[in-house]
Amino acid sequence: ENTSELRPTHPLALAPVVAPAASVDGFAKQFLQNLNFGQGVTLSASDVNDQYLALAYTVRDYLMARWLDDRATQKTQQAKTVCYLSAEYLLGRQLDNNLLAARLTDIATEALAQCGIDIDAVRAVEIEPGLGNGGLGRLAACFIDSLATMSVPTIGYGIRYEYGIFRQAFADGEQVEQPDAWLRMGSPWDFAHPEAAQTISFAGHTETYDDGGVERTRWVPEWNVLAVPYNMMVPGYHNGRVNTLRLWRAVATNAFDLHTFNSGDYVESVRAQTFAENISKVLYPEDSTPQGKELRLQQQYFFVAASIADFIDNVLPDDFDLDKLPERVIFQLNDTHPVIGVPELMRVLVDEKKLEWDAAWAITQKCFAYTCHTLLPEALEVWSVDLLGRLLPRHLEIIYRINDEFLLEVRERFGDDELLIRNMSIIGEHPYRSVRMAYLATVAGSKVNGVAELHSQLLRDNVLKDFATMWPDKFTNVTNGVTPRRFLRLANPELSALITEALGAGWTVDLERLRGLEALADDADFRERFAAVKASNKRRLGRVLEARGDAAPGDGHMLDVMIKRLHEYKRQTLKVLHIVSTYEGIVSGRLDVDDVQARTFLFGAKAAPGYGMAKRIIHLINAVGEVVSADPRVQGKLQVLYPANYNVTLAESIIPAADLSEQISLAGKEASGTGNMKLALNGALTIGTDDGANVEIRKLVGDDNFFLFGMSEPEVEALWAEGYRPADFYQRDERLRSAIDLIASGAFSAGDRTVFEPLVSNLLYEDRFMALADFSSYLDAQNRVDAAYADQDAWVRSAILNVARSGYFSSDRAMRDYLDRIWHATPVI
Ligand code: GPK
Repeated sequence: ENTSELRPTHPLALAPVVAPAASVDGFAKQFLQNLNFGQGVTLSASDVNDQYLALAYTVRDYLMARWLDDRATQKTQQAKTVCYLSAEYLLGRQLDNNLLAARLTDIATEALAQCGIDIDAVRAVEIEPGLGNGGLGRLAACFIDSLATMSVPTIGYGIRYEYGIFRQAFADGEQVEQPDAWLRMGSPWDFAHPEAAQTISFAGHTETYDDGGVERTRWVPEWNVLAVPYNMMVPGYHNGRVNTLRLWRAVATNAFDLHTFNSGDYVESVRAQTFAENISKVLYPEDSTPQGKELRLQQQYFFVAASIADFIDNVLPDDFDLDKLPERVIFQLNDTHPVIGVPELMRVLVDEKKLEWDAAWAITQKCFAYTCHTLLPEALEVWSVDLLGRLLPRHLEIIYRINDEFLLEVRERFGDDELLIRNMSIIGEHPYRSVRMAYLATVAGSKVNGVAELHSQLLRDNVLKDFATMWPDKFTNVTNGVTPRRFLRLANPELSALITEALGAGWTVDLERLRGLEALADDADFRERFAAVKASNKRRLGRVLEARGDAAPGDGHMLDVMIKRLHEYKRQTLKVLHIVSTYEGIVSGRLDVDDVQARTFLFGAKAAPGYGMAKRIIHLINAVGEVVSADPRVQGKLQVLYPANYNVTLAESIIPAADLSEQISLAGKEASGTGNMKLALNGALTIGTDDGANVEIRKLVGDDNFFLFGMSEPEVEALWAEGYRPADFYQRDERLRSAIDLIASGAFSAGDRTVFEPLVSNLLYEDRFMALADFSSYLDAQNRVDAAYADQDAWVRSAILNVARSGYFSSDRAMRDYLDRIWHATPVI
């Protein structure tokens, strides 16, 4: 924009921004320039990290021209922008994805080769930005990829954590957490725009004042920090579109006090800086359990306030008529973490822009929509009124007024039903007075969606029942999806090539085309090639694991994977009971070895550092793995692998190699799952409960190609109602008894019976997630798996059908559903 005042005369300055030439020569030139003038090294003196950074900057240079162009049109276009507000983006590595999107893979490979560099070695040094915990954060990353690919104007807003999800290591089988210093070696993919920083305020008090005869309220904050935006480019696949991921970093406003510093008090002089910068210091590693900590609320308000201000000040044209805001933006709330944005937008509209309350509320309600990602009651975020009022006094007032008006509406609608009023109030009273963020989001949002059909139904029937009665049309479902670019095209190049050979390349952006593979499931030649790809992917995984110092999956083994956060409701324990039972069965002679398929069980999971039971389960998995691996009686038959620090990068090696996908949560607990989709899409068969998106996967792939077990959600409810006694199940099933007894005996803890005692007694006397109730059914299903795997031809046929019928689970489809049902936005080509 400034150029209008610059009046340049040089022809280059008058020309549009152009990317380097899309040729090997053009790429090599830019690469060497970045290496020499950016990294400050000659090619011969450069190390692999220099080469990586120069390569990344080069790819960025290609994307930048498109990005600048898209930014210029964003101001003038009339289209609606999707502002995705998310505290987490679990992006994974960027290099390959961006090369692919920009059609630069071959050019870059050749250009580097001509510089004497093997691009694979360079690839390997990229540290993935782990700015998320698990499914919720990875979903956000898939969504922004799809939106860019579909040419939907989108800004992903979030936090640029200095430390992402911790690095996991094991010491004597127990998890230890190490800081994730992902920025240490440089961060080529993002670039700061300090001139666009926002000042974000906290604490203080509110006061009323006379504004020319109108009484208004203003917030007099006590302290503030700067929010500095860092942009990352989000390229669409082969469409030249580049959207923005804008992550905020906290910086002290009065960076440090030079006076104090000169007087010798160095510690005091940097105190303010440290305090401010703590806000974006580290990702909370909690998953499905909210952290009621003040710093967490600071983080939430920090990024949401900065994002809303940024959109209004910098993205919209100057003097934009805010009555029209809903035509130009939808703020999608990724779970409750950004819900403080609701009172923030009200504050901006009423206190700063001086709109009438009712007009502001009408706008706000149209500008937000809310996605819920859980059903666990303990995961529904609440903030104590005390804390929220101290940190954000004006926002608390606004929340109270929203609640007052909402409860009036409830009374009008349902009469003076005090119990109902108490149940629906945004303010809860027990065990302390608190703001229920999910309720605030539901009241404010134009739409509320769950993330799979069953989940959305349970939201309507249980968690948000009264709200669904009041506003049935507000509730909708959008089943999650995953990006086929990262999780099939990039992660599984051999299968991708096979599919492209069979169906053409269009499937990458139109995943339903995979249906074309159905016919090939009956083609023996195709089955053979498909099986060869799977075998090759297993070998590739083996090499990846060995390079990390881990063991490779056993030769000819079925690869049975359970990769997801460690959580009791996901029931890694049930998986362990299956392993222990099989091991015990072989060792005791109860099982005929020939009936047992050789299997490698592979786990990948991090536990929240404060989640004691989850950490004990990790310890148990490692302990069982150690004993099983060392026991000659099951050599070549059973193997347990638990590579540390499961992340997106490792997932990309595991998923293509998997035969069996473990999706074994207690019915009614897993909102959706997305790993289940990635694995099915890569030809793993699912063993799973009727939970989350498993229900939809099974419907699509067919019962013959899915191993269903366990109670249904209504059966779970019924068993709870009748009184669940896990010990009864222990008594009833001998296989279960032997497995639990073996753990309790100290067989996996060098004879020490105390180590896993808390785990065993939790299972026998509490078992909140009913692992024991589903055990028999699970074991029976595993026996069906063994039998099915013995017929390799039939298994491969099923695997192909899983791929062919998983097209629905593309995040492109999910984005279409959001656009149609919630955002009412359209692509801008
Ligand atoms: C749900 F509540 C939460 C949370 O805090 N973190 C998280 O990753 C997951 N989720 C669900 O557990 C999954 O079932 C779901 O597929 C995923 O969110 C994305 O919707």
